[in-house]
Amino acid sequence: MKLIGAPGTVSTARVDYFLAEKGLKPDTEVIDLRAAQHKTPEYRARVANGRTPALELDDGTILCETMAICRYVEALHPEPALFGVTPLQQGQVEMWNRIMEFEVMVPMAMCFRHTHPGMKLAEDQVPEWGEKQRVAATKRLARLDKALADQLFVAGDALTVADITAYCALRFFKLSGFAPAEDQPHLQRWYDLMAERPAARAAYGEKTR
Ligand SMILES: N[C@@H](CCC(=O)N[C@@H](CS)C(=O)NCC(=O)O)C(=O)O
Repeated sequence: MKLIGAPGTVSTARVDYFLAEKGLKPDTEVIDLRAAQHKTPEYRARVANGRTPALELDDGTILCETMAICRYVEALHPEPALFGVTPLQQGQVEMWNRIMEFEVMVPMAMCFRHTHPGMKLAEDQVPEWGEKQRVAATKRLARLDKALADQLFVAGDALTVADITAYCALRFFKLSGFAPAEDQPHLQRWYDLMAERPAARAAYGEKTR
């Protein structure tokens, strides 16, 4: 299989990290987003959502959407389990992953897209909206810091896809100033743990923080 992606961006990094935790190292095809390689008619015909990442299977089938790719890989390679094992764990991981996506990653992405000078050409920016999203994500990180006082990882004491989602969001959106705050020792401890795993290097090279 081949991972078609834009290395270092949030979504490709989530899949890179996930695959590395599974001990998998697929072939890769790099898409240059700045050169709009994902906007060509050929790419759009190949990849249903016209975005990165996508996974090309050996029979030519192409799967896109980060979570769809991760679920496919989990089904093929259940160990180590990153979506939980028991029905309760699976529900909890789904719950936490969605919270990390919708309450951490998406507000950070909106803040980045609507306030970062580098996104001026790509986005019809509404900076006030972006700043409100910064406040929302920052409040959610404070709650996460408190939760991490009592557990090692986001969904409990095992690493799951919810950690990968949150770490990759924080790692990328440091571009907009997001980071564990000085008074968030639990969030910092967890972030360091995620950054020190070999999978972080698979996703980001040496720049895991
Ligand atoms: N819902 C998609 C979102 C993927 C996505 O937004 N990828 C970004 C890079 S992180 C992208 O391809 N951006 C190019 C664009 O939106 O034009 C997923 O979860 O995989």
